[in-house]
Amino acid sequence: MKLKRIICIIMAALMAVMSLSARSRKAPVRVTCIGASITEGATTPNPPADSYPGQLGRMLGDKYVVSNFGVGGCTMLKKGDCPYWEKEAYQKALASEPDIVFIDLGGNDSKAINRVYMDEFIKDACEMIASFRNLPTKPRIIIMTPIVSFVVDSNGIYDDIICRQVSPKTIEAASRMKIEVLDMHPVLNRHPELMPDQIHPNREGSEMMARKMYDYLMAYPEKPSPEMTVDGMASNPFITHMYTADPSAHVWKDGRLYVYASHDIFPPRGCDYMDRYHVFSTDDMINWTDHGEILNSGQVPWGRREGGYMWAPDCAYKDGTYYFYFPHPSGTHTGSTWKIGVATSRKPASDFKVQGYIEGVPSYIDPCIFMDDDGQAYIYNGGSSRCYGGKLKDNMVELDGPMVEMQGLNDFHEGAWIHKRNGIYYLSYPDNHINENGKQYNRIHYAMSTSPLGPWDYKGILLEETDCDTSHGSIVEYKGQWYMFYHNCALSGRGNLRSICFDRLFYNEDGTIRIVEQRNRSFLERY
Ligand code: FUB
Repeated sequence: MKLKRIICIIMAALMAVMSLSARSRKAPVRVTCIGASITEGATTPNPPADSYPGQLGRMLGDKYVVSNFGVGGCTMLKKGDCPYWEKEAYQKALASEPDIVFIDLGGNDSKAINRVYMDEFIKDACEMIASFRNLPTKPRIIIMTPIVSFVVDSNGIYDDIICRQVSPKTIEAASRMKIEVLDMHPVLNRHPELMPDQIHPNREGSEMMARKMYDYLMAYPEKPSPEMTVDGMASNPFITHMYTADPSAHVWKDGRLYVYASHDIFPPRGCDYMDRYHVFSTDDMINWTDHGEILNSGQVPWGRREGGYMWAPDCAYKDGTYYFYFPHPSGTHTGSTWKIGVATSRKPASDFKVQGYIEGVPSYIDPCIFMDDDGQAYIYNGGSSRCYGGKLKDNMVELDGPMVEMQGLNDFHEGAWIHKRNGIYYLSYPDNHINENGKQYNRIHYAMSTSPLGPWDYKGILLEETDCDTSHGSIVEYKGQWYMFYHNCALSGRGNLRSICFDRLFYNEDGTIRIVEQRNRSFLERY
C-alpha cells in the first residue's frame, strides 16, 4: 500500500516536471495580421518595423511572432476593385498556422467604386472569418473596424461610409460569427496630424494602433466571452430590444452593476410619451439582464392624468432600501409642475412602490442622488440652464434645508451626475450645444470640487456629441475600471428613440478626465 503511494507521488512529480519543461519550450504565439495598406505600413519610412504589426511584434516580445500580410488597396468585398481574396498574401496568411488572426479590411470598401456592393459586405466578411476559423489551428479571430479617414473627396476612402456602413457591417459579421471586434475608429479620430495623407497613419499613428491591440491582448489573453464583444465589452448600444435613454449606473452590494434607464416609446412625440422604466444589470460588462419594467406613470397617484413624461431617473441605496427617484409632472401643463417622485423597494430591480415626492425641490427634471462616504445623501436636479443641489435627510425622502444653485458650471443644460474619486467630487452635465450646421447636439461637460455642493471648477468636455440631440450620462467604477454611460440614436437614427451605451473612462494624473472614446460610432465625426 505504502509502495503504491510512493510510486504515485513519484509519477505525479515526474509529470509536473515534464509539463513544466514542455511549457517552457512552448512555441511562440503566432499572430497573423491581414489587411490593406495601413497594415502594410504604407507611407511609413520603414514598413516592416513601423507598420502597426511591426510595432505590435516588438511590444509583445519573443513569446509572440507577428506576421504582416497586408496588401495595399485591398478590399473585403469579393466584387471590390482589389479583393484580398485573390492575393497571394491571403494564401500565405492561411498557411501561416496562426494562433491569433487580426483582420483589418474595409477601409477600401468605402470607396465609391466598391461601396455599390456594400450589401455583400457581411456575407464576404463572414466567409473571410470562416476561412481562418476552419484552419486546423482554430485561431482566435479579432476583426478590426477601419480607422478614421480624413479624406474629403467622397469618392475615396470616406469616413461617413466607414462609420455608417463598413463598421456596423463589420460588427454585424462579428456578431454572426461570434468573434471579437477591436473598434479602431476612435484611436486616431482626433489625430489628423498623425495621418499626413489623411488615410495612412505615420509611425506614431501606427504605434497608437499597435498599443490598442497590445493592451487588448494583455487585458484579454483569452477570448473574453463565447459571444461577440467590442473591445472586450458588450457592443454599443448594449440594449437593443427596446429604446432606452438616460442611463444611471450604480454598483450595489450584490456585486452587480445596475443601470436605471428611461424608456422612449414608439412612435414618439418628442419626449412626451416616455414611460415604463426598466432596469438592466451585468457582472461582466458583456452579458446584460433586463429585469423588466419597474414603474410606470399609472402607478404615480399624484402624477399628470395623461401619463407619459417619465424622464431621466436615478436610484440610491440606504440601510436595506433602494430609493428610485424619477422626474414627473403633476399637471397637464408640465412646465411648473415637475416633481421628483420617490419609489422604494427592498430589491434593486423590482417591487418599487411610489411613496410620494420630495417637497421643496425646484420644478426641474433629472434627479441625481449622490451618497457620500460618510453616508450623507445629496440630491441634484436642474433645467433651463440652472443646476440645484442640496442635502437629503436620513429618511431619503425629505430635503435637509433648501437646495442651492450650483456655481462655477459653464453652459449647464440638464442631467447632472455627481461622482467622487480620490476625494474629489465631479459634476458632469449636458450643455446646450448647437453644432456648425445649426443642429442641437448636446455634449457632456464636467467640473471638479472639493465639496459636493461646490463651488465648482469648470474643466471642459468629457463626452463629445453623439448622433443624438440630447445627451445624458452617468459615471461609475466597476471592478477597478471607470465607465461612462450615455445614450445615442444608433438604432433608430431618431432623437427621441434612443439607446443606452457605455465606454471606458480614463483620468489624467491630475484627476482631469480624458474625452471618452465612443465605440461603434454610427455617424461622421470630425474634430
Ligand atoms: O429623456 C428625457 C429627457 O431628455 C431627460 O430627462 C433629459 O436629460 C434628456 O435626456
